[in-house]
Amino acid sequence: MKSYAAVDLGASSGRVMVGRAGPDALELAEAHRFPNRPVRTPEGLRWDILALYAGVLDGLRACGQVDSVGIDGWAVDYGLLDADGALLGNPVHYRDARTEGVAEKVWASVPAPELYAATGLQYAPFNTLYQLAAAQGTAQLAQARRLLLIPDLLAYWLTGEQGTELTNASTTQLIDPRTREWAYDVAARAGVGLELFAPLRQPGDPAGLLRPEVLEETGLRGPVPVTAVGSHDTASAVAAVPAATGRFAYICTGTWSLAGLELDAPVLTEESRAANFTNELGLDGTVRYLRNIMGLWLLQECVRAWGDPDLGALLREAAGVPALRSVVDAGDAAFLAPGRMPERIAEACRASGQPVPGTPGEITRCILDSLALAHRRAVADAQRLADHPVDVVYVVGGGTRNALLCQLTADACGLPVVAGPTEAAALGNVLVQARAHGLVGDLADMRRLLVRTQPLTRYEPRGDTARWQEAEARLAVR
Ligand code: ADP
Ligand code: LRH
Repeated sequence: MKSYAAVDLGASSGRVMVGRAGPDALELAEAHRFPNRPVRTPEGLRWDILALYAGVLDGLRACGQVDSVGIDGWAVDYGLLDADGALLGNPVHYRDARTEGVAEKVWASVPAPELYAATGLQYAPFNTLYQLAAAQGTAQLAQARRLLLIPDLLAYWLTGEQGTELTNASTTQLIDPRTREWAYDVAARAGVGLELFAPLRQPGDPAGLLRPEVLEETGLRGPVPVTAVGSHDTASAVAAVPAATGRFAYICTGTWSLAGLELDAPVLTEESRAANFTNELGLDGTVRYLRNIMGLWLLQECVRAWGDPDLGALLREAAGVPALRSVVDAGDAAFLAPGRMPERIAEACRASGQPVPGTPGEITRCILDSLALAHRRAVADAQRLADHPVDVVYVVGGGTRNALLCQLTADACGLPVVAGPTEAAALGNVLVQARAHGLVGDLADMRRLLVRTQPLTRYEPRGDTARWQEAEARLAVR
């Protein structure tokens, strides 16, 4: 058995977990968890990157001696470095308004269908390509000599070494999912200089050693290597889906719901583009074919507006509210920005002629029904578009702690849901480090280890499919 530190940065919290792994064992314990709170500055919405780095250092100190460190985090965002390697400003949050209306300008150089055929990435206003277009002409970008995605930036601060890890690079819209290399033509036509990016790294590659100052601050004994993992949190989470066969769908539930399939090759058809499915890159040549759904962000924002009531009590109240009274389109980018979430959900119900939820319990129920409905649509659409039928849906991430959401997802999909692990991204992170040390084998081997070692909960569908079809039709006629 060896010990690994898994740094996992979610949009709502960061955590440093200690994983112990061997050929027949896999254990995970939380060393440190810290909030990830975006800050609204006069320039816009920013990540508090220093607080996150401080949380990582505190976490490494709390871990005790480890054999290696891996870092994963949310996608698309980045820090810019000047010619001295110093960070230029606080990284911009993907929910910042600067990308509004920018995609259309990029499409004037690379039409959207060509962009999809070349990169396979769904339209989201915050794809790195659009963020870079929004930053065109700023003094900061003019001064920048290097762009590091968030997990790569933290790895740089820990080690002094720079790289661009592939799974997260695939969310920039500058990677070709067929070659798993840079999309040179797209970059040239969109005016992005690829020399901004550090060389690509694969999950499992060495990513440097903790700097002496980091060893001193964390109390670790060197040398401690950093190992590149699937540094996109969703790539690490999908690696830790405890699937036993290939006929499965997954839903990574946290701030977002990422719902889809693991494929051997991208689906780049026009139909797939119209359905807004993405082809992100996973471990070992796999493609994460999925759709972004607003996820528990909708609930997080309501809970914030309500002054942080107890989540358990709120979910019990929601369980007592009649099902499917009102639903909203949980895939709608109109819910992307922070603020006024209870009002925005009520307005969406009113606009579609449905009963308007009023109490926190009613709004919470509306959110959970809407998420389950969006899960149903994504799982069904993915199977059809990829011609890849499934028998089971695996739910991983923070949403596994929400039994009502898991049951509603099983009901809506008309398929059994297997829920767990909750900290899937951290487990995927640990497993890739363990593999780099030769302790586990391929993806199938990792998954067998997860099935043997992790507690999982099964939810059977309750057979009320017609009600979900009716709710789906309500949204479709809008
Ligand atoms: P991220 O990685 O995007 O920050 P997580 O995977 O940590 O997100 O999931 C966070 C979500 O998990 C919260 O928004 C909340 O809805 C849900 N959650 C956390 N704890 C509980 C709990 N005790 N009961 C029900 N849901 C929970
Ligand atoms: C989830 C996630 C998701 C991205 C979003 C920006 O944390 O990485 O996969 O689409 O953040």
